[in-house]
Amino acid sequence: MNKQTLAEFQEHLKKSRRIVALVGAGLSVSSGLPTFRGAEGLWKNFNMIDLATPDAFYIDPGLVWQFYSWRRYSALAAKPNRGHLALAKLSNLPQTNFITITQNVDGLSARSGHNSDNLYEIHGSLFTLKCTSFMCNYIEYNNFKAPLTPALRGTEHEFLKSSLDSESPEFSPVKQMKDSELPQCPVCKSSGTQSILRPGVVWFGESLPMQELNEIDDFLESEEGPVDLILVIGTSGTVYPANSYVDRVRLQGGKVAIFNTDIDESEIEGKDGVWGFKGDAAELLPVVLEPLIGEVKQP
Ligand code: BV8
Repeated sequence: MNKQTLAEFQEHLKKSRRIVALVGAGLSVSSGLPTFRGAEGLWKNFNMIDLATPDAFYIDPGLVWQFYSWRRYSALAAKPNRGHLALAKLSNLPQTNFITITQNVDGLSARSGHNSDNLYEIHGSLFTLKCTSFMCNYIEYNNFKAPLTPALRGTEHEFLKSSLDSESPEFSPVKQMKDSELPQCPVCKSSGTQSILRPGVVWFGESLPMQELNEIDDFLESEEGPVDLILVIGTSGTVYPANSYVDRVRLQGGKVAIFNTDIDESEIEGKDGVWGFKGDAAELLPVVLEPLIGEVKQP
């Protein structure tokens, strides 16, 4: 790590009163979860991005449920890493106004002891379930059951084993599943109709949760003053509006610190108010945040 970059960053960090963290899939890599756009950004022979859409679910809910069943299983098997724990410590400091905006749906920040009042899961969570019926607003939070139905048992185990010890997952055929084998809405069922549940995540083309967006706007536009620093952690910056927060902080005069294994040399020098730290966010965050949070023990 560039010592001068670290010294300059920590000088600013100690003076910062209002800080934002924007988190992407790279923060959870050390916990064993794949990113979307890395080499392992595939599930069986499907591009994960193609499966995270309403159309994919409409066309083949059984396929998409098997994808999310594997992601639920993998996320439950994973543990928060020291990067998650470092942000959690920062979130519990009384003297620092800090929020984490996470694009991740794996629930690891929530499980890391992060103060829930300033954690925004803007793309939802794998562990939220929603009814697909237009006439029903059933939503269930913190459902950690795995598998969700007997028919979903099995494939996620097999894929997790192969994904951990091989570059590419085995392309075993996806099970054909009937709607009746998928998670059912209990409210619709009790009124004699059948509706399947969907994962409570934000798919491409869907709007982000307005309440969270409004609360984040309140933080960004607070009378307490501008945001001094945004930590951009393990994200390719490709998805919007999530990544618009970086420009919004810069427009307020805030500084930017990028934590990524894939970073341009130019961003490492710390020019124009952007510091770059190349490496695993799980290792970098405990080091750079140490002046505020002290030591982060191994989980
Ligand atoms: C919407 C949940 C409108 C599901 C996800 C401009 C404005 C508004 C919208 C758009 C726009 N331009 C385009 C759009 C449309 C679209 C979009 O952004 N498309 C992209 C692909 C161009 N946006 C949307 O559709 C959004 N909705 O705008 O709605 C609207 C308004 C009103 C009414 C109707 C509609 C919704 C987007 C949310 C999609 N859902 N997730 C699920 O997870 O299954 S997105 C999903 O992909 C993640 O949540 C995340 O956001 C994204 C993945 O990005 P990253 O986290 O960055 O991961 P990635 O693999 O790309 O990169 C990993 C990085 O980590 C890499 O840089 C790598 O180098 C680094 N790394 C790897 N290892 C490490 C590391 N770094 C540190 N340490 C390591 N060890």
